[in-house]
Amino acid sequence: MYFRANLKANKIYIDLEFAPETLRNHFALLITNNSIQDLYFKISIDVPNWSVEEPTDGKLGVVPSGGVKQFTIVITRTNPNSEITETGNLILEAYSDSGYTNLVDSDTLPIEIHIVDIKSWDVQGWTFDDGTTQDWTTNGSVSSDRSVRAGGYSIKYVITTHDTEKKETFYIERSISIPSGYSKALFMFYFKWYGKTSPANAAYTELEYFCVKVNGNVVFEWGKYGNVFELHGDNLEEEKPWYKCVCDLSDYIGQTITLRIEFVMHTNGYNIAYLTYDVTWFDDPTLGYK
Ligand SMILES: [Ca+2]
Ligand SMILES: [Ca+2]
Repeated sequence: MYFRANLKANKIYIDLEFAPETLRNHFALLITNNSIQDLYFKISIDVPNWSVEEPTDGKLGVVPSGGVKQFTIVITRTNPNSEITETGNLILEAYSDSGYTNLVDSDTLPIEIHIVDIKSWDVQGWTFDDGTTQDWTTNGSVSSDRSVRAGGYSIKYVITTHDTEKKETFYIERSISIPSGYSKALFMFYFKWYGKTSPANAAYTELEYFCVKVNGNVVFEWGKYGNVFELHGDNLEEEKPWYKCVCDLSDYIGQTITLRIEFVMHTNGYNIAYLTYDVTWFDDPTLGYK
């Protein structure tokens, strides 16, 4: 094998709440190039109804000899509007040339895609829409400026800086009992990010990483080899829509666990006259089981 591919999650969960007519899922793929030559990678999906939307034509580009690179893949499907599990493979091909004509190796990665409607299951959920943290412990604060449901609240963390680098971790944590007698337990939450950089060339603002921890152990993570969201450059501003994260907690059915979500935020303004903003909102954590 000339390369090794590490699919960060071979089971993908997509929740149907507020889902648009076209479903999209972002997932991370880590590729290690063990060969003595640079390799150009191409990905396709062999699961009925699904196709690769990003990158264009599935062309990931080069991983240098001896290098490791993380890619974000976006796959898409028409919304089936009901729960379904689909299985198949991701096919990864390695070429020795940038024209993708000389195939040197390939790999097949099994994948399961679960389209779920978690809020139709038995649930415990928290909306913060009474203006409190609802017994979650956090270093953020309850805010009415954004909410998944209009007129409500979310938990927000803000870093602003002029010319000094700041890296801080926004956390939200609580103890949760997952009742016994179920076979599947999924946890989902919504998050949203806003960044604004100062008029200074080197300015940046990032949601660098986030993870879900159970009893201190990471069970889901994103951004370890590249930022989740970022603005690098002067005078940039962007607000992302609400994103949803779903992770599998079936291993903890029947247990009382400490559930903790961490967002690492990193920014530098490089300009004493202007503020750079790095803002994350967290809302609607829900644990569903069936
Ligand atoms: Ca809310
Ligand atoms: Ca960073």
